[in-house]
Amino acid sequence: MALIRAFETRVAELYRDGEIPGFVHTSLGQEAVAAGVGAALEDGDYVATTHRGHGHCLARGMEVEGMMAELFARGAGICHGKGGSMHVADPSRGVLGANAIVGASLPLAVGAGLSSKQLRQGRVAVAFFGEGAVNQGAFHEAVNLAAIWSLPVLLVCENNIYAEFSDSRTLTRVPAVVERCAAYGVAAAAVDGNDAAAVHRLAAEAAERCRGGDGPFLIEAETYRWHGHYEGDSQPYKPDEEAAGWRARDPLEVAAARLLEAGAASAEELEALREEAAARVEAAIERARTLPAPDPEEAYADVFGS
Ligand SMILES: Cc1ncc(C[n+]2csc(CCOP(=O)(O)OP(=O)(O)O)c2C)c(N)n1
Ligand SMILES: [Mg+2]
Repeated sequence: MALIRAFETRVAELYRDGEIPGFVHTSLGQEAVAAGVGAALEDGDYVATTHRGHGHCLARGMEVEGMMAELFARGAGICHGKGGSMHVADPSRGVLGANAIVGASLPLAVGAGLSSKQLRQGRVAVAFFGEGAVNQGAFHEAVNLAAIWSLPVLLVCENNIYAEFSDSRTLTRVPAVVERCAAYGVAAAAVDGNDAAAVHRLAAEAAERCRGGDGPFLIEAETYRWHGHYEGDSQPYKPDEEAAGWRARDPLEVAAARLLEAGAASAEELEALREEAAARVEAAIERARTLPAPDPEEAYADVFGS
């Protein structure tokens, strides 16, 4: 969580300063979902993420240097500078990629889950998506297929209340995603998405169910995005009190309080963790700044599958 916080904080600043091109969506405030689910997975499991996916990728162990260089659109980036923030991928870590199509992570994870089942690999496929994606046809088709074929698919909905500039509770008569999922006969549970330990407990149980052949499971993680839909969105649509209430439940502070109370870490150790994360991110930025842009000769390489 400290690494995601440091990465996203600096990415927001770099984007504002014009150092990162394109478009970025940060997951500040939602770190506990990425960390809790990421820690519950095994090597070889798949993750399909979203336009707000930096945290999911970092939680699966993607290299900070390669990701930062990718956001800077450098040739040495993890996708050779062709993907950027919204299309980072790393098949070596099972990360099938971020993508800009709302709801697209669901059919991708269902495909990965189907291959895992057919090949008897025991790999779990995770689809991260926002509550806004639940109004897309892709969600319903994917969940239904995962259900009838009993696929090892872990559906992780990050319900951060907003879809772009709309309050998602005004976009459906059934705002509870767990209820909508029940229509497909899929087991589901809601969890405090700002509590990494609670997310981890539920995700570990759910992943084991998937691995054991019980079919898909949906986690609805209730959380909040601190920043706008994209960097630069001034968020006039969010009530101040609501935003302040969620900020007071900072997932890093929730985790820190628990660790301190249990005597599992000291304040100094937690501070050192944050400093170490910030230094890793800073080193990745310094490196990315010095790297060259991709060679124009490479424009079509890897694009058509060769
Ligand atoms: C198929 C499709 N429709 C619309 C959009 C435009 N769009 C981008 S993000 C977004 C809202 C997504 O909200 P949610 O799924 O809750 O994710 P969050 O941004 O809150 O993480 C929309 C409508 C898109 N990218 N793709
Ligand atoms: Mg949302």
